[in-house]
Amino acid sequence: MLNRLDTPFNRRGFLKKSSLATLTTLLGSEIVFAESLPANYLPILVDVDPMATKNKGLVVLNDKPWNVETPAHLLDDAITPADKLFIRNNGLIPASVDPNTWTLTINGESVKKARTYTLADLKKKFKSYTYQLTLECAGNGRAGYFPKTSGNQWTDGGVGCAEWTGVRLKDILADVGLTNDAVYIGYYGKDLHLSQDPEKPVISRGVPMRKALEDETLLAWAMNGKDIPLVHGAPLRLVVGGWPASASGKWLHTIAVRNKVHDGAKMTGKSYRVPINPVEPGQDPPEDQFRIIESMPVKSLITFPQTGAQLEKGKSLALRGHAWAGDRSVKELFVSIDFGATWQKADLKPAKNRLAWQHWSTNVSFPRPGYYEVWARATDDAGVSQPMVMPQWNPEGYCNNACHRIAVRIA
Ligand SMILES: Nc1nc2c(c(=O)[nH]1)N[C@H]1C(S)=C(S)[C@@H](COP(=O)(O)O)O[C@H]1N2
Ligand SMILES: [Mo]
Repeated sequence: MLNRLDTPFNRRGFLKKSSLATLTTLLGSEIVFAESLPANYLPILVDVDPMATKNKGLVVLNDKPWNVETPAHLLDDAITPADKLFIRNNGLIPASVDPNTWTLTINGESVKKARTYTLADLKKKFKSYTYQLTLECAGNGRAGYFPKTSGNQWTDGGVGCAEWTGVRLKDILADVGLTNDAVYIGYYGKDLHLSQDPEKPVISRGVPMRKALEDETLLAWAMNGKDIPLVHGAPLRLVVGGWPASASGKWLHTIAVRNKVHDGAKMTGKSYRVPINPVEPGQDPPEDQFRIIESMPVKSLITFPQTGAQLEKGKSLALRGHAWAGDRSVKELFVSIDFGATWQKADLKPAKNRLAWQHWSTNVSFPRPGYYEVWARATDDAGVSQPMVMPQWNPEGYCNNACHRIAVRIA
């Protein structure tokens, strides 16, 4: 692999002027549609970490705490299996969880009287529901921002869409009884702070009442029809589809119903917040100029083929993937093989239920041998599309929903 300093790229990793010939040599094939290559655009085969392409399994971004992402081609399943769901922990997994003694307490300023339920109570007394729900870490895509922002350098794989079974939070809150000043809910989980100080909270986030009371907001004990794996929050987890996955509290033992915006760990400061007004890349405005991220933006993945695919001349390529848009649905998905100069509409299926990702597929033909990139671009039902290269830069590196792209070589 080339050292960045020796490449025909400038400090930002963008192509220096008139180095197309060098680049073609590096890629080992002609860049078909090179005339459409955006100025200073860096083709992906020279952009990626060489380890990432060789790695066949999930990629560990950090092992204390565990942060593991799933390469796009491993997210090909319609419903993400447990062993392919990304892992994002802020602290240490609780040492032991016992479903037989596990309880959930609902308290806070805006409950009439605090109540505690056993897991068995929840299962017995309330109707259970199953929904497929998209969970995407707000930091997914962070690695694509320049200037670089601190935090786990997620590429594309901090997202998944498993099926969750549990009770509706709204049914439990109705059973408890709320006062009319309820504004927000906040969760508390049993994980341990990295310092191992049991007094220190790891993360305690939440959502406003309108989201908390949606049908699909679940207190779940099962994932894909089985007990939730420990790493994903057993034995009870809050699941809030379409919003930053940090709202989906794992190892859940308490939900507080607050009479103000929840102020737990990682709810305040700049955590999971973006500037209210667009900022120049590299600028970091004061805290009061940030807003909490709510619905995640429209986004899509190409899950087949894997980037780097080789294809014989004259054969068409079947492509497929998923698209999602936070609280919205995805209306259209287009693919381009010429760096966004022209777009071809893909077949897009409706979601299994609200807040689940949608599957898309299409066939593309390549005019002649050479190096191509396939880009996918989704548009949501409000007409908002994914940006082709990079969305609004923000200091914490959240919500990068730029088009996913794969490299394809035609022999
Ligand atoms: N208790 C607890 N809940 C948590 C977290 C955590 O560290 N502790 N991480 C949050 C974040 S930032 C994300 S992205 C998701 C990740 O869920 P997963 O590991 O099941 O994919 O869990 C959320 N819930
Ligand atoms: Mo996250």
